[in-house]
Amino acid sequence: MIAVHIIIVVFALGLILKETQAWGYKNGILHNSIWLEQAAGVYHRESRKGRYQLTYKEAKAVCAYEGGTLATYDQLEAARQIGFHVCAAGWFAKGRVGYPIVKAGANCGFGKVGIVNYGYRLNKSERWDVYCYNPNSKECGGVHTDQEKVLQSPGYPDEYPDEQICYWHIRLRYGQKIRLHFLDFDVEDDTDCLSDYLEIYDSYDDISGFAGRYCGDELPEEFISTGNVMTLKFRSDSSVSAGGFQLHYIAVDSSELSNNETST
Ligand SMILES: [Ca+2]
Repeated sequence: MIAVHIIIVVFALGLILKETQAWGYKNGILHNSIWLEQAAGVYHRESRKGRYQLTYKEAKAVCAYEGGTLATYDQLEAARQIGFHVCAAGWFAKGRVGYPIVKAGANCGFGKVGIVNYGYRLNKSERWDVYCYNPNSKECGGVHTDQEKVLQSPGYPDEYPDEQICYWHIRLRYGQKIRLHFLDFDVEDDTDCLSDYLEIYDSYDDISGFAGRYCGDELPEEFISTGNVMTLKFRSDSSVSAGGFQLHYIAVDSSELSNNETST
């Protein structure tokens, strides 16, 4: 039994190490959005005005608006232990400020691993980001390795809720590509899709490989990945919902898509 446990632990460690290789920088924040922006119901938010713009009161309001609360230290630590790593200081419960570090780096967290804790802030008008907790917010997205699947917005076919953020990571076998085909699409419309949107990334994460941002009620065109991975990101803001979307992906072997294949 002990040997089995050791094997399981080694296997889990192997998975964690494999995932950590996919980290990257975006807006100065080191993260891997698939695994790390949202873990165990904990997630990081910044103001729409940008980084470090929220007072304690505003931070609480950001979490409350979407049915969540400020994360407690224990919730933040629980999330950190399954890989939640964000290099941006945010408010959490009881007026504390800090951020979760999984992977030691010179540019973030003073080379330490753990919750970098700025402690209880006396001045609640200081401006930081925020860490919220909402156990319901993790019920969308996920990692998909099936050869074919239908994915849909949270709550579909009902309207999607406000303030959702979902990441679907599709990972197929090497040599396969992902063909994405939309079945239904209705997302709050605005000129630049700033309110609600679905984004497609031809990549492992949402840091590279941006391939398009969609809103409105026109079906996006079919999309085929260049590799065996793809990321979909859905974001809804705090008001105005719509019918949502449903899409189907299927694995295709690269050779099926190319007429240039030559036999040797
Ligand atoms: Ca909206």
